[in-house]
Amino acid sequence: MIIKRPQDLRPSEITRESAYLSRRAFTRALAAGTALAAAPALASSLQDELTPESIVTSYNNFYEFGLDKGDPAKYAHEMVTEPWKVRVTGEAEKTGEYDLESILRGLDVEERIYRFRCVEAWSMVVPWMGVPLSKVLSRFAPTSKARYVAFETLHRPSQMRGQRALFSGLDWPYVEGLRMDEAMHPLTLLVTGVYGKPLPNQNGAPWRLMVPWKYGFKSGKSIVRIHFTETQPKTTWNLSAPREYGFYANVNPQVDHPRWSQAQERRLPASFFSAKQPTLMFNGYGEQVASLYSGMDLRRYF
Ligand SMILES: Nc1nc2c(c(=O)[nH]1)N[C@H]1C(S)=C(S)[C@@H](COP(=O)(O)O)O[C@H]1N2
Ligand SMILES: [Mo]
Repeated sequence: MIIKRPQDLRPSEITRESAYLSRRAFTRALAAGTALAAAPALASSLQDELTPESIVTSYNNFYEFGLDKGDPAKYAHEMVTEPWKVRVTGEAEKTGEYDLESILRGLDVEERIYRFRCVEAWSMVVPWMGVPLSKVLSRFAPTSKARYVAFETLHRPSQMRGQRALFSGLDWPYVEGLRMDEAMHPLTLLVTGVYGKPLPNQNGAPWRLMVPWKYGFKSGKSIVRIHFTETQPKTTWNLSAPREYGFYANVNPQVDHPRWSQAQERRLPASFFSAKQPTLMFNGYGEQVASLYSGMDLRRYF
């Protein structure tokens, strides 16, 4: 099997011309045999301009390094990402501690251009590189009791200054979770690179989640533990402000955050004066994911 690592991509293969990139990613998805799942998402990005790499890697939320959007780019280099161990626990046959490298061995890295919508009402369009989460989770043979999967991210105050801060905003470690069918959905990626390069620390090296139809906070960075569970796991933002942040966190222009509207977003790069654009249901991925939530009251399960 071919392992296509982000490093193997020549920088000259990367362009900001979005239509070209989408076509190229589409071809690559075809080659990887995942065209059916990947094609609609990629095709619908055709009208979207890519957010410049310089912004993707310098305007970040990663509270482990501080509350300011510029803090992660300034301080995340203090985090050591090699070697990287991942603990797998709970309702699965193959639990234990693994090297990240051994988990990813033999899996094809694909490029996926995804819209990414933060709960704070800004958005980006990013060429991520990664492997479908489903392929990784299958390796651990989850049992029939695994109805949810929880992700825990790195807790290492010596290298993460936000975790040493008096007011760090959150409790550590950062925890997130998905229902198993959301986790196994072909759009859900484990990201290992961006813009054809290995993932910068500020974006969640060495690997982070990307769930494009959910608000950004569901996409935990620098993951060190995968826990399969029968019951819905606790999640960091829900613990910190339960009225404001739910477990599902599906992008939904019709359900406002208690303190602001979610109907519109500012696409980065943006100035204070640039126009907002309408936010799309499920961030524009409704055709692929709406069926996961049929019959659910999305106001209640926000
Ligand atoms: N471990 C961890 N993961 C995290 C966060 C965080 O503070 N800590 N912030 C989340 C939020 S709110 C967003 S919007 C995205 C930002 O990802 P980006 O900086 O790569 O754009 O990361 C998410 N993952
Ligand atoms: Mo966010």
